[in-house]
Amino acid sequence: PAPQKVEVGQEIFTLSASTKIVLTPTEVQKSAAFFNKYLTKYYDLKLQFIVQPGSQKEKDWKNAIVLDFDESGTGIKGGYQLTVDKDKIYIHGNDEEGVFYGIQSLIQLLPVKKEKKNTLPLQQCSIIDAPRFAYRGMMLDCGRHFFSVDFVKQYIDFLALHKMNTFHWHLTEDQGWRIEIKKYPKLTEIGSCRNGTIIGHHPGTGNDNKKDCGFYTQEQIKDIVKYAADRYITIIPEIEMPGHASAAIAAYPQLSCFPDENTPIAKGVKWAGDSTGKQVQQSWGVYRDVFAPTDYTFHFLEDVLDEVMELFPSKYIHIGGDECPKDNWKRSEFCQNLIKEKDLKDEHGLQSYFIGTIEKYLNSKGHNIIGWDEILEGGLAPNATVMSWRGEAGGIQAAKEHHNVIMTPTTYVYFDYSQTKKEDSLTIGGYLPLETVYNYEPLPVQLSADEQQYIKGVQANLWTEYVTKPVKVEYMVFPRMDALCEVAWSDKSKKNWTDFQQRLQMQYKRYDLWHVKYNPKGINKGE
Ligand code: NAG
Repeated sequence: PAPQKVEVGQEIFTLSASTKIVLTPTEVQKSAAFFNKYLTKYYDLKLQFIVQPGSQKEKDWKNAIVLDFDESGTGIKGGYQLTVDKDKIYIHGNDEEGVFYGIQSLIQLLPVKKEKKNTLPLQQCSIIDAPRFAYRGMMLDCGRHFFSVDFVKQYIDFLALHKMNTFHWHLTEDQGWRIEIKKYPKLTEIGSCRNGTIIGHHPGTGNDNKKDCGFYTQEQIKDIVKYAADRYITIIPEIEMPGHASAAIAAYPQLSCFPDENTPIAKGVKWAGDSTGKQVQQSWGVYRDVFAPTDYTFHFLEDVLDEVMELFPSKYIHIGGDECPKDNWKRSEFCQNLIKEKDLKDEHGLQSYFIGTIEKYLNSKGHNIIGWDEILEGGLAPNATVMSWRGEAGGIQAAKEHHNVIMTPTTYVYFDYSQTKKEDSLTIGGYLPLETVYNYEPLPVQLSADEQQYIKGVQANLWTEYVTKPVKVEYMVFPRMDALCEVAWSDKSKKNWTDFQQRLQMQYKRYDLWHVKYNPKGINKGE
C-alpha cells in the first residue's frame, strides 16, 4: 500500500550474506525471523542476527539492518520509519508491530528477480508511514472447501505481506464442520465429511458422489494461531449460529427443532444428495434446519465456545448470525412458547434473544462478539460488533447506535465474485473488478465524524463454494488484495488509481517470484 511519505535518493545499499540484522531491542526478533525466511525462500540468503539492546547507536552500524522501536507507545499503532542509506538500513517502529510493517516495506524494495552472486541492491530512500484503519482483514471460508494447514499458513503470509492484521477464519458451515471439539467428537467424525458435492453452478447438473472431508485438530489450530501471532495477525474464529448449521445438526440432531425430521431445503429447490436423513449438505445456499433455541443447544454452544476461547486468544469471537431462515422456528411449538414466555416480538426477536444469550456468555469470559449484519434484526446485542456485508446500511445503522463496525460489503469486497466480465473459471457470479475494490471508501458520508469513529476497518471475504483449490484462492484474491490493502492502510489523499496500476506492474513480477496465480494470468476451466 502507498505509504504516507517517500523520498528517494541516489545511493545504493547492497544487501548480501555479510549484512547483519541488528536487534535493538530483542522484541523485534519475530520481524527479523520473517525477513530472514523470506530472503532464504526467494533469494537463497540468510543473514546473521546481532542482539544489541540499545547500547550502540544505530548510526555506528555498517552493512546492517537495524531494527528498533519506540517504547513509549505514543505513536500510531503500526507506524514506522524506514531509511535505506549507503551503509545501512534503519527501521524504527512506533511499536513492535511497526517494525514488522517496516520489514514488509523493505521486502517491497527488494529486486523482484534473484540476482547473481546473491547481492541485492536497494536504492536510498526514506519512508514515513502508518496505517489508516486499525482493523485490516481477510476472511477465508474453510467450510465449503477445506484447505490444508500449509495453505492456511501461506494465506496468513499473504496477509502479512500486504500489511493486513486480521484473519477471519470461517470454520463451520452447512457443508462442513472444520474444528476439533473434544467434548463433541461427532462434530468432526460426522460433520467434517460430506458424501458428495453438486457439479457445476447451483443447483448443479448432478452430484460428484465423492466424499469431501477435512478438519483442523486442536494442535494444528494452536500451531496456526502462533504462526499468525508471529506475523502480528489476530485470528478471529467464526462459529456459525443459529443458521448455516447443517453439519453440526447432522452430528447432533437434538440441536434442531425437529430432530427426527428431514427438513426440506426451501420451496422449489431440488434436494441435492441424500434425502433420507439429516446430512452435511452437498449443495450450496441456505438451509431451513437451524439451531433450536433450547437449553440443550445453548449448553452445547457454550461448551464449544469454551474450547474455542482456549484455542484463540482473540478478544473477538465471530458468531455468524447471517441467513437464518425462520421457518422451523415458526412451526415449532417450543419456539412459539419461548417467544411468548420471553415476551419477544416475533422470530426476529428470537434471533436477537439467541445472539444476546451467547453474547452474555462470551462477555462473562472476557470476549466480545462479532456478527454479520443480520444480528441487527430484532435488536442488537449490547456489546456486539457488526460486519456489514449486505451493503453498508447495516454498518451505518450500527455506527449510529454506537456499535463498532467492520465494513465488508458485497459490492466492494466479495472476492468470490468474478473480476472480469468474461470469466472462464466457475465462480459464484457477480462482477467485482479491481477498480471497484480500489475505489472503496469505508467511511460512509451518511455518518458524522463522531459516528465514523465506530468504523474500525475493512475486510474482504473469500467464500469458497466455487473455490476448491489453493491456486483458485490465489487467482481470486490477487491482485484484489492489493487494492484492499491500500483501502485499509493508505491515507485517502494517497489514493490514485493510475499510479496504483503502475505500481501493480512491479507487484505482478513479485507474484511471479512467489509463484502465485493472479488474475491477469488467467486460469484454466475447472480450477
Ligand atoms: C452469502 C452468505 C455466504 C455465501 C456468500 C456467497 C454471507 C455473510 N453469507 O449469501 O454464506 O457463501 O454470500 O457470496 O456472506
